[in-house]
Amino acid sequence: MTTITRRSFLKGAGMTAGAFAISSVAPMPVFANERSGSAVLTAGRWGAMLVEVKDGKIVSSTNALPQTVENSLQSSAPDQAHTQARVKYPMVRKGYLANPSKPQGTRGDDEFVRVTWEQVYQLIHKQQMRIRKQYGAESVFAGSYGWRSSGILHKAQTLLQRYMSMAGGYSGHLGDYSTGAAQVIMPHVVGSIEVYEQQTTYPMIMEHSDVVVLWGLNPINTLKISWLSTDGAGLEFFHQLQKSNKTIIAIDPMRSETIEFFGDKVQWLAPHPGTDVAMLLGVAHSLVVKKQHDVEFLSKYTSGYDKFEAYLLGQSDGVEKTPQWAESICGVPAKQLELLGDIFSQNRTMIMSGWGIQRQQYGEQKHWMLVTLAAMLGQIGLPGGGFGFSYHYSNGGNPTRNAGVLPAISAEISGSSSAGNDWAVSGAVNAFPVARIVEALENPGGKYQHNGHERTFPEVKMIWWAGGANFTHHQDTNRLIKAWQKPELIVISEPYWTAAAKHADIVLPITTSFERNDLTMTGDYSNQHLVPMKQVIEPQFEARSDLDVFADMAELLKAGGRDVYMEGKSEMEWLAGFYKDAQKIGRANRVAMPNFSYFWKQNQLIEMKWNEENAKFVRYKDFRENPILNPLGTPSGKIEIFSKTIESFGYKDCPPHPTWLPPTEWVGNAKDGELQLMTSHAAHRLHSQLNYAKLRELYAVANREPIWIHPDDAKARGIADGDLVRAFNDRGQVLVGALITDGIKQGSVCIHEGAWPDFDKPHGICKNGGCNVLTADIPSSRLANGCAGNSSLVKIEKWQGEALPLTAFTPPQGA
Ligand SMILES: Nc1nc2c(c(=O)[nH]1)N[C@H]1C(S)=C(S)[C@@H](COP(=O)(O)OP(=O)(O)OC[C@H]3O[C@@H](n4cnc5c(=O)[nH]c(N)nc54)[C@H](O)[C@@H]3O)O[C@H]1N2
Ligand SMILES: Nc1nc2c(c(=O)[nH]1)N[C@H]1C(S)=C(S)[C@@H](COP(=O)(O)OP(=O)(O)OC[C@H]3O[C@@H](n4cnc5c(=O)[nH]c(N)nc54)[C@H](O)[C@@H]3O)O[C@H]1N2
Ligand SMILES: [Mo]
Repeated sequence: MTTITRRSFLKGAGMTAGAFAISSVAPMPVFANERSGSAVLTAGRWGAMLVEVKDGKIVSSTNALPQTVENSLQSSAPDQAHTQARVKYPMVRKGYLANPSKPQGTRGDDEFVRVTWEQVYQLIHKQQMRIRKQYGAESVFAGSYGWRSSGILHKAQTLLQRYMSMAGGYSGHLGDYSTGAAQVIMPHVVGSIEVYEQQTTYPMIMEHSDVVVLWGLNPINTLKISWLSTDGAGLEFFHQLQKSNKTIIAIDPMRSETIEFFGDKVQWLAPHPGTDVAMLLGVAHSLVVKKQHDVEFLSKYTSGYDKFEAYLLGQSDGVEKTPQWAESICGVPAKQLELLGDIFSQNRTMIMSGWGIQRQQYGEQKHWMLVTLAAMLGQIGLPGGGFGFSYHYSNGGNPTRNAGVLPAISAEISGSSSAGNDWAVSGAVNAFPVARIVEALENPGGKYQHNGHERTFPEVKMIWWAGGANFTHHQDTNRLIKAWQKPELIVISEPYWTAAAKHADIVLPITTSFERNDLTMTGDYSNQHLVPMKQVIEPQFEARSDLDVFADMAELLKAGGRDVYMEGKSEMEWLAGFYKDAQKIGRANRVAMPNFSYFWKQNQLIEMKWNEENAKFVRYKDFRENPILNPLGTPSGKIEIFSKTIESFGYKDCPPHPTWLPPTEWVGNAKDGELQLMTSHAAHRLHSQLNYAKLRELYAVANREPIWIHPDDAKARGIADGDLVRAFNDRGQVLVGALITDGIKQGSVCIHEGAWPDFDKPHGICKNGGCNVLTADIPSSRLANGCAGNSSLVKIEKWQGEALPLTAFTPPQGA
């Protein structure tokens, strides 16, 4: 870790303003169209790709857009289509098939039996109707959270909910795992969710920022993907930032891939995980003591600062949040915190923040405190200054193009009455915060608090999951497995034998995106390209698309149901319709697009038009220019540093101003050799996706998920690099491979999220290092009920037993 000196900062700061032209982050010309040859153009979360097929098999895939930073995920198509982990046929758990109304055996222990599609449709239909009749629509959970594949038609979760609406309604979910805490608190603070919004653009950062702070930000990993399909601009931006003379500061307990990427261009400070609020309070205190805070900005644009300052200075609770106080909690020297205050206040500073910091107990406080610090610096709404919470995700700083934008299929049946039917549809009849699913299963009909309201959990009797990997994404896997035994029927629609599939009653084989036709935009904010996603191979084995499955199931609801579900259209007719809608929008934006059949034959993507005005977008500019005419959507119309609304909820775990709250499990109360567990997102996966792929060779240690361990912590436990390690706590145990590195703060370890749980029954140990076997399933707070997967302590020891064979990617018995 570097120690920051005044000199090392001043080298860069202040030298760069104006040195970059606005178009410097305008992307390079598209070359997919010149280069495609025999390859077929398609797209995934990780961008537009050229895919080569030989004898009906995918043999290669590569980037279709020019790029300077490599995106490892783009090579994975052959593995995705042809892995041994594919589900080949509709399968039913033996004990379930024997007596569906009163199943025998245990989910996860039983073998599977192959059935026909017709049999499986009838089985699901009959049992679902029984459950609906007996317990009501609420008892059917179709929240089905997850990252499925790209595409505007083959949207697994939406398609499931579309069918469930026709079947009479369902229980759904609120929020997401990604930003559960931030997206609920930010509207109270700045009047918008902030995490999924266009940021002050990348070109404006290049042109105006002197200092860029990467606060818990790992964009070199996280910008490999995007919710739609990545446009690649984010990685290019960070590439340019690396080449610039700006001062770059990274605050991260790990020397992330991004910090490695910046090399000696970055100043790295490593706090203990989960202590950012204390660290930020230390910086804020220094600002006040040195009178470096912007009093005018605070009085004009914020409300409640005085109450926060009383807390900061210890007037309200007797504890002064000095840099020394902060150092004792976060482990970063007080002098460095003071220096951060100097640098931030004397230079045009953009504080970019990731989301791992809020996937924690009391996660709400993190971004609230970051906004508060940015408000004290007074640069919000200035070009290149303030804060931004989505620079690392879906290319949040790529300017919006003039574009023809594709719509997508929706969960509601449109035009149903004009189609001449009288189908009674019903959407979600209940919904609970997505990361509270186990609590819901454990406590059916139970009351709980959420964002100021008392709500009631449904009594879930049936679960249908399509397009999500809940056994890897949810915390405390052993607790999940116990609660998972309670429903009467669990159906999983999956291309692969994931842990969730192995713990289901019924598993349906689903096509990958390479086995069906679709369309997508790239760039969630930019709308930069419109890309055809052409089918490149036949459906493998008996796989069917989610669209076909739910259309078939709709026919069983009532004769004619398939037609209602499909609105009388085929796959290609849907796509042609969506394209036509995009053309209409394009025309209004003066973007010419060829007709659909020509476009589809071309095997080319369409690049949308650069908009110079949009490239100059500065977030909060209007508010800054006139806060009376352009107030924020908060009760005061200003940035709320103290929230009377939150005060009125009376939550102990979410006080009315940013507050340091020591977590239940953290470095500060670790005992008997416990270490803080970090569960950051992996470089060569999207969550659990691609865990089986060859990319695995780039990171696996002893053929397991690696655990990052600091040399001092390894030495104290006699662990050597490459050793098999047992990581454990009261909740469970996993086998991992030791990666010993000074790239992690002493006292913490990291097991990246997304390894498929793979239990060895006699030992009850997860052989594949699934991090959530160890994490606590607790809410961020009762305000947001967000995922808190980064708030757990673990112990580690050298594994003394045999190297248990990995079976994570092996289909279960009978399959
Ligand atoms: N401890 C800890 N836990 C975490 C996190 C963390 O940081 N730490 N991060 C959280 C976050 S931010 C998120 S977003 C979640 C991610 O959780 P998920 O989004 O559930 O993770 P994925 O692995 O992307 O799951 C997608 C699944 O959909 C399947 N799939 C792909 N395409 C299709 C399709 O066309 N049809 C169907 N039916 N299935 C398809 C894939 O095979 C895969 O199993 O994890 C959360 N969990
Ligand atoms: N390649 C790849 N890209 C992805 C994903 C993926 O799985 N793989 N997932 C996608 C999804 S769904 C999401 S939500 C986003 C996730 O984006 P994020 O939530 O931002 O990602 P994380 O990896 O959880 O955390 C980012 C950085 O924060 C650091 N960090 C963790 N805890 C702390 C802390 O307490 N303090 C500080 N200062 N830093 C901390 C981590 O070390 C990491 O470098 O990424 C998206 N992009
Ligand atoms: Mo996420």
